[in-house]
Formats: sequence, structure tokens, C-alpha cells
Amino acid sequence: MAIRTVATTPYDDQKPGTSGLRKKTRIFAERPHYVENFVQAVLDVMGEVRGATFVLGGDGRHFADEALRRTLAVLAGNRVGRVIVGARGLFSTPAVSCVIRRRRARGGFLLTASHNPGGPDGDFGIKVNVANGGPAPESLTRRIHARSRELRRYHVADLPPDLDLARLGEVRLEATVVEVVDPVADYADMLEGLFDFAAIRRLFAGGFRMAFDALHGVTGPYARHILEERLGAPAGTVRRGDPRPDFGGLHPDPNLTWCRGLVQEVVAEGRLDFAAACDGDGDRNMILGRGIFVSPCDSLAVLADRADDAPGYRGRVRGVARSMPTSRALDRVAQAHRFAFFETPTGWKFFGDLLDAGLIQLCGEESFGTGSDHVREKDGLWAVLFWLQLLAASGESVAAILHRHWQRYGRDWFSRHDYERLDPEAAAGLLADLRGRLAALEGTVWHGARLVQAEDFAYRDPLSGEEVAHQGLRFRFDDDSRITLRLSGTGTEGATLRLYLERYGREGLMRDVGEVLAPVAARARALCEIERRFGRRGPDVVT
Ligand code: G16
Repeated sequence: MAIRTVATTPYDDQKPGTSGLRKKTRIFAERPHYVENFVQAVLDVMGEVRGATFVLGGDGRHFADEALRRTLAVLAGNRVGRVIVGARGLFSTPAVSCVIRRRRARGGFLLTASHNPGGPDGDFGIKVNVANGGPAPESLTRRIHARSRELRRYHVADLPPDLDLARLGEVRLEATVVEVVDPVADYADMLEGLFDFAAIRRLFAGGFRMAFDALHGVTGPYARHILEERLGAPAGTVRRGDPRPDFGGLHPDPNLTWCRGLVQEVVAEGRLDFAAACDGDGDRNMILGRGIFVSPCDSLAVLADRADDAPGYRGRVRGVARSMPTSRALDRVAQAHRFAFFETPTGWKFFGDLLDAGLIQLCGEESFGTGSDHVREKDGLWAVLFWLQLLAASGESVAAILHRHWQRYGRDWFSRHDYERLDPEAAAGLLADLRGRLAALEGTVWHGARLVQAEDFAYRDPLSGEEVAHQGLRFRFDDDSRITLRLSGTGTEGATLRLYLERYGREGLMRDVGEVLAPVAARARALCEIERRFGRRGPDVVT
């Protein structure tokens, strides 16, 4: 096997977004050296990588096999010491985070566009993780982008054509050992150490009925092993459990829009005790109970409130965090339990320092992400097991747990409205325009409520001192409602405007979220002049 240095021309669009580089699959597949350039740019800014260990895998989407071999060739070309690859190229995002930490790796490459659809006309992506197991922080992604714009060469090793990435074991390629591992084992052991598996086994043995929808993403093999084999859930509990390159034509995004069938079965028809779904790469989760949808904001608040029910967290939670647009349900729990509380910009990378320093143990986001200090990624199956733990420990239903929570703390009705494929200039214009009028907007009245505070969210990491500005605009009204807006950093076509709507109340706790938030949604549309600016009458996706 030879190592070669290949001359290349740089691209100027390899700017990582909210989580990694995410583009249309055909951009990765058709542009010469596109994958190699990006991987080399990452390695160049990581310092000395010779001899270091990296973890590599993904959700198995279209083009992942090809990208995996090309990434591996660049890693070996840079003489890294070891690459730990998930068998058949599969590795969930939280499992990679787990393995980076357990094996003291320098970092990892995740070949996934997360919840975005896959296939030749879908999306592809490369997430980059660092030594703490978490996504590359802003300071690093800025340097990666700068490096990618000046890159003139990359190093690459010729891989043997018969290299079999399905067979467990080690192969030496010059200076690099390629170690193909079972992607499930370490991760499943880790979860078994956090939760009372015996209690959850008893729950299933007692006839408890659940469904887990893997949406043909990477979590199928994990869920089958953990739920059906280790915990004794009946065979067939895991649905759509075989990872497919095009996710069976589905959108692998666990939310009310893309899991309509499951929501109908469990929430509307009440045919199961519990159901959950995860996204393509396994870091997101959706939780459903008989007759009830648990909003990700409420899920986070309930887990924080009842953390003592799980052996891995008993007496151990001292601090919690949520992203800025996530509802304030967590704030109320933090106050009652006297937890330290942090509010960060959107993006899991902003939790990393807080988790590393032990300032927080649990954190989450409205975008169906919940997690803890067990890894440095949000973790879909972890959240599912945490809920199973609560159900097993309390003997209550999901609905009873949630109702009791609202009775104690009041309810934060929350919904997100996404306007997709907007003209990027018009979308940026909206934010710039509102940003310029924030002070003038304070005191104005919109659909019966007075706007009491308008701000442009900025964040200073309390540990690194790193600062980020313009993370979203936030409007607070005198009826205890909030509207937050920002542009997505994970879309691949035009701009996606996210409107986050919420309202707090202690009365009529069972009222429907759509009904409670209707005036807030109307206010948001008026404030943003959605119809005039974009010619749209309503959102594309409501979650
Ligand atoms: C990523 C990030 C999350 C973020 C989400 C949505 O999730 O890891 O922290 O909340 O994107 O970001 P945006 O609103 O910018 O689209 P994932 O699951 O796509 O990696």
C-alpha cells in the first residue's frame, strides 16, 4: 500500500453548520475530492495526528460506503495510528461519542446528514467530533472552514480493494491499524450501567406494550439488541429496524409530521402503552404515551425532575441546560431543585464545556434532543430507556407522569413552525430588519398582547470565554408567551425559518397546544410579515 500526496483545488463552501458539513448528496458525490478535501482540512487543524486514534462510521445512508472508504484513505494517508470502524460502516452518533471516550480517541468522523432524507437526491453530511466525544466547537469549525478554503493537497493511502469492513478484527495498512468493531456492544453496556435493566425487564414481562420505530436509520440494530434481547421486549417491538440507504423513502425525522402513523396509533387510538422513534443517526428521539405526545421540552423537564429514579443519576444532578429556543419548562424544575441552570445557543456543541466541567449533568433541545454527561452527544435510545425507567419505577402511565408534572409546575405549551426553502436573501433580510428595530418594537401591541422585551441572543461560554452573537431573535409578551426566530443551520436547500412559539399557564392544563398557541402563531406571522415577504400562508412543518 502506498501513501500519496494529491494536488487539489479548494472549495469555498465547506463551512460546517449547526452540526457538521451538510449538503445535497450529489455535491459530495460529484465534486472531485470534495470528501478528501474536507477530511484533510479537519486533520490539518487538529495538530499532530500521526499515531492518534479516530472513530469512523455513520447511518448507512446513500453514498456512505464510498465516503467511508475515502475518509479512511485520507486518515491512513495522514498516518493516524488507529481507525475504529463500525462493522459495515454503521455507528450511531451517540455510540461514536461513547467509543471516542472509552478508547481515548482524538476524534471521530460521522457520515450522516442526521434527520435529513437520504438517497441520490437527498442529503449527505460529515459530522466531526473531538476528543471529549462531542461535536467540534465553534472555534474549531471556524478554523476548519478557513483551512478548507486554502487547501492545495491531501494525503491519501491506496486501500486494498478486498478490504472487508463487515468482518470484525484488525487489518494493518502501513502506519494505521483499521479495527472493525461491533458498533452496538460498548454502547449497550454503557446504557446498562445507567438504568435498572432488571426493573425494565419486569415491566415488559408484565405485558407492557411498546413500539420503537427506527425509521430505517441506524438505531434498528441497537434497539433490537437492547430492547428485544437484553430487556425482553417482544420480537417485533422494533419496527423498520433494518438500516436502508434511502430510509425506505422516508424522512428519518422523529416528529409529529414524519411519524404520523405511529402518532395516530398511540396518541389518537391509544393502542400501545408507549412508543418512541429515533432519527437517521440515532441522536434524536420522540416520546409518545397512550393518548399523549410528550414535547421534547417537557421530556427534558420531566427527566430532570425525576432523575433520582435512575440509578446512574440518583443524587448526582447539580446543573442542567437547554438551548435558547427550548421552552422554559426546564427552568422551573431547575429552580425548584436548586440546580445550576444554563441557556445556550442552538447546537449540541455548546453543551460540551459545561458537561466537561461537571457544571451540568442533563441537557436538551426542542429539536428532539435530550442527553446527559454519559456521552457528549444527544442520545435517542438513552432518552427512551430513561422514560422506560420512569415508567418502571413509578408504575404510572406516560400521561399520568406528564399531568402530575404540569400540576406541579404549570404547563409550557410549545410548538415550532418551519418555513422551508425560502429565498435566502429574503430570509436574511427579515432577521436584519427586525434586528434593526428591536428597541422600537418594545411596547407595541400584537393581537392583544404587549411586546415587553425584544433581544438578539448572544452567548459567552462561561468556561472558554468564547463569544457568539446573533443566535436568534426573541420576543417576550405580557401574556407570558414567547416567540423566538432563527434560521436553521442544518438545511440544504434555500433558507429554513424556524418560529418557536410558547406560552406558559397554570389553568386548563389539558388544552390542545394548537388552540393555546393559535394567537401566538398569528402574532409571529404578523411580526415577520410572512405572507408579504415570502408569499406563504402557513408553515411547511409543525412540530
Ligand atoms: C443538529 C444539532 C442540534 C440542533 C439541530 C437543529 O441536530 O446537533 O443541536 O438543535 O441540529 O439545528 P438547526 O435549527 O440549526 O437546523 P442533528 O440531529 O441534525 O445533528
